[in-house]
Amino acid sequence: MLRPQDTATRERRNLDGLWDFAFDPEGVGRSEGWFRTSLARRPGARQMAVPASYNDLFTTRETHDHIGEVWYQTTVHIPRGWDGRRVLVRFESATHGATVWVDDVEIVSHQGGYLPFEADLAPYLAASPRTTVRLTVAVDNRLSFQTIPPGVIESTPAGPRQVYWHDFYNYAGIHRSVWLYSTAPAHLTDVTVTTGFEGTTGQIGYAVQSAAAAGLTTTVDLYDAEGTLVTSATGAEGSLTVPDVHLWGPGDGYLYDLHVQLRSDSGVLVDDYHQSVGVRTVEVRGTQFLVNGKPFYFKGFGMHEDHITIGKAHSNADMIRDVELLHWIGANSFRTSHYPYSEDVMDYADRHGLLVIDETPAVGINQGLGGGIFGGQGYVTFSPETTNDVTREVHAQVIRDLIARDKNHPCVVIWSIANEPESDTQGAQDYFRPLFDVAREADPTRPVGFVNVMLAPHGRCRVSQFADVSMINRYYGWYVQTNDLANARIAFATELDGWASDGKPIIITEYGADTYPGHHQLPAQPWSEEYQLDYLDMNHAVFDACPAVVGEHMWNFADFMTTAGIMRVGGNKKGAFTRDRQPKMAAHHLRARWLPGIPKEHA
Ligand code: BDP
Repeated sequence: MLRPQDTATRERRNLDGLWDFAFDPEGVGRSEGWFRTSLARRPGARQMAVPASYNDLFTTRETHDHIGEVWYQTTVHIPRGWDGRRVLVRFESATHGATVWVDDVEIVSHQGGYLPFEADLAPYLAASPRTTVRLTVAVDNRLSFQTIPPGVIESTPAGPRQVYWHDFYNYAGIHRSVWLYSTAPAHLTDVTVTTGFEGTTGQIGYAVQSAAAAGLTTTVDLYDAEGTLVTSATGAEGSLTVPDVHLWGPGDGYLYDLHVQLRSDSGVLVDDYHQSVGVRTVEVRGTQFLVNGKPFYFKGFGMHEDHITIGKAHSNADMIRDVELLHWIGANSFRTSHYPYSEDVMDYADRHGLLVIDETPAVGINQGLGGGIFGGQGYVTFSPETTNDVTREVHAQVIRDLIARDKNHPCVVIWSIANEPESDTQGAQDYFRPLFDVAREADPTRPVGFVNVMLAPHGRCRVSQFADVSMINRYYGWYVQTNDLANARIAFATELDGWASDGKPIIITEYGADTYPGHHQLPAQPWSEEYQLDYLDMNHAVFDACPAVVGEHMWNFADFMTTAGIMRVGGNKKGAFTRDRQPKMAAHHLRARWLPGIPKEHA
């Protein structure tokens, strides 16, 4: 699925702005047909920002913790020049499920909160021509054992309660841009690029797919970053040679522009699309992670799409601030914990030479987690009634959809198919084994892994055998050996020796300590800024003593919102930065370690 773009043949209109909006606490919107009439005239209707999470905009508990559907509506004007063309509406994300109506007609329903979906309005417009339509969307935040991520609605004496096993607030709404766009009936449907190089010569393999394009010819022109034509080719598949290639690499987001065109016999341009290309290689060799043939050490964070007021919505201004802070602190990489991020973030990471571990929304497939944090105990992780074959099929589709969306981003260097699932049981092994195959089939060019939880340490984990890279989250000195960094260090080092013996590279994808900003204590105690520094020092000493460790992603980049609970003070406070993106002492500390370069010789 190609992202909407303005080109010589394609046009898009951004539908972001204020939409009419209504909560549907009784769940009657569908049966009462709220899509049939003006939402603005319903009692209790309001306006809603698109994109935004709706949860933090109002002041009541009911609006913040609403469970079920909410309704969005706007009026869309179809440009007259689009007659006879495809007219698509595209949602970059609606969390977690969405159904879309054009006037009275349902045009698409989609489950999954962090990936795009679209529908073609042209058949509807052909049947009932009009220049203005009513676009209504019901967005559902409910999670079940058959959604990714999973959850369950429990009934309580006071009403339903949404339970889930991940440690971030279940923000919901239309979180990213909505587009109306148009292409010719004959159109490009997909582009896939793969890259390599030898010496100073780059190689770009490309494969183009199109629809209704019989008799049309595909051509490609490759331009360098200055806009100079490098080479051209004809045909839907081929390979391009790039002399004196400028490689894409850490800190150097050099991008070529592959201009893909569909032309008629007489040379008329029917459809065209610009695909940016970074020429680079990634490879796992023994315990090394190689980028362009050179050992790479990941420095950075697990992050969240989480900001004050807008929740999980994308905002370019917030993205720029976050990436500026990554540069300031000396980070070269991040993980899209725990779901696919906005495509704008992926584009920006490409341009900034940031390496990304790209994660699916499969978080919380683990009933062993979170006693006291999440509640809702008493389920078995893998069973016919909970996470089951249907869930696995949904999970497989999410992996395919993520790879389909992000496969051409040079920034993506590893696929993470899940965060901290149960992984020490036969059920886990059976569930995950085919999912690694799904990822490798969808993309044979990148390493595939998952993020291991502390409850399934080395020797007990039955899923890590399928991964190319060992990615582990460890909280020695925080959740265990709390306030006992001497023993934490010994326990962590011992476990790491085990992982190192597997002969794969190890990335510490999480290590962190909650720290209330401005809370100071000597001697250091948990929650103080001083303890966060001591905790980091202990962890770094353990990493530096283990040559198989090829990366450290501190948890978390910034403080973020979670469900309320006795373990969280206004959210998770493990950030190096506060939620409003100011440094804690730990940020300065990490900067001192990371800025001079790779902390130790891993080659
Ligand atoms: C890990 C999770 C992460 C949590 C973190 C924590 O991967 O989402 O926020 O622990 O407890 O279990 O801070």
